[in-house]
Amino acid sequence: MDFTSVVYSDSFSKVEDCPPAGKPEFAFIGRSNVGKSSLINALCERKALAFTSSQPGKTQSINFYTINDAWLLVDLPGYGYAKVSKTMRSSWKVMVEGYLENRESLFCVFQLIDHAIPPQQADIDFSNWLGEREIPFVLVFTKADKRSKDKKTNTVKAYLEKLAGYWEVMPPYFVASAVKGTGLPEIRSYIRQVLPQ
Ligand SMILES: Nc1nc2c(ncn2[C@@H]2O[C@H](COP(=O)(O)OP(=O)(O)OP(=O)(O)O)[C@@H](O)[C@H]2O)c(=O)[nH]1
Ligand SMILES: [Mg+2]
Repeated sequence: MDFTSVVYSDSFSKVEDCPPAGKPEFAFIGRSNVGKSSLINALCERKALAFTSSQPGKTQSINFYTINDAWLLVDLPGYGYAKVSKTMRSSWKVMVEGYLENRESLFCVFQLIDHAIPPQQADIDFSNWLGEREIPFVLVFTKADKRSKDKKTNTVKAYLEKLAGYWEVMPPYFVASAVKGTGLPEIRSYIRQVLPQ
C-alpha cells in the first residue's frame, strides 16, 4: 500500500479533547518500549514521524497520523512501565482505556508483543481485556531481528498457546521488525484488505 500522504494531525492527553470520530483508526498499543512508535514510522517509511526512545514511557498522549486523507494510525502510550507513579498509571488507564472503549471510529487495534522475550502476563491480560470488550485486534510480534533471550522459547507459539487457554478464536498475527522491514508489507496489505471501501 502506498502511504502517499502521511500527516501528523495532533496529540491529545484527554479522550474528550480528541476530534470528533471520523475516518477509520488503527491504534497501536503494547508494553512501553515494545516498538509502537518505531513500527508506525517504519510502516510510513518516515524516520521521525512518531517520537521513539530507548527509554520506556516516551509516548505520553494519543497521537493521530492521517494516511492518504482516508484513515488514521494512532500511537498510544504503553502499559507496564514499572517506574510510573500510581497517579500516572491511573491517568494512563483513563486516557488509553477510555480511548479504546469509547472511540467510535476505532477500527482495529494492533497489540504489539516483544518477540525476544517469553510471554508476559501483562500482555495476556491486555489481549483478554480487548477480547472481553469485543474490540477487534491483531497481534504484532516486534523486534523480530533480535535474538530471543531464551532461545528455547518460540514466543509466538507460546503466546498463542496461552491465549488458547482463554479463547477459541485466535486473532490474526504478524511478525515484524521496524529495523529490518520484516512483516511490513504483510501489515500494509492487511490494512488495505480490511479498510472499508
Ligand atoms: N532491534 C529492534 N529494536 C527496535 C525495533 N522497534 C523498536 N526498537 C527499539 O525499541 C526502543 C523503543 O521503541 P519505541 O518505538 O519508542 O517504543 P514504544 O512502544 O513506542 O515505547 P513507548 O512510547 O515508551 O510506549 C527504541 O530503542 C527502538 O529503537 C525493532 O524492530 N528492532
Ligand atoms: Mg511510543
